[in-house]
Amino acid sequence: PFRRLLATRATVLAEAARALAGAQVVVATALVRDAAVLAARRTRPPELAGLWELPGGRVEAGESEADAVVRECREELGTDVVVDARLGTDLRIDAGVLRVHAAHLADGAPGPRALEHSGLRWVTAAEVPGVDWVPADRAVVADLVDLLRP
Ligand code: DCM
Repeated sequence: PFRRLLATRATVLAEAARALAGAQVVVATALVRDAAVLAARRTRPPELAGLWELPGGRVEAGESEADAVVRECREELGTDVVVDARLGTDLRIDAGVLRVHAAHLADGAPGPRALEHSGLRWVTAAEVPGVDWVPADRAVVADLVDLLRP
């Protein structure tokens, strides 16, 4: 019991330290085109490989969330996006906090390509609930359906 108390305290302290330090923000992109959203299949880590996500990644120091969305879409999808509104609430993930931003392709930007994923697919509102999403992204399914149904 004493060791469990110590372990519990360590967890509480670790969480408090993370909150004080400012949790790492990870952005995810709900890229919408023709009433469909882009889902990307992850290749790593093993527990997430094969599952589908909204593409994104860690916000770097001195970078806005919108800048991070644009950069990640260039790196992972080879295309330029314009960021629209935040979607849903903060989602707790192991890495920190995940924030979803809706976006659309910039004028004349090429279609996205899977530069770092093992597949891409455009998903309609009807299809969104049936996708095998990574756990965090599953929490925005209802918001995605709303976003895609005008
Ligand atoms: N992540 C997530 N859902 C997303 C994007 C990222 O759950 N749509 C998680 C997976 C990783 C972390 O955020 O734990 C960092 O992402 P990445 O490994 O893609 O840089």
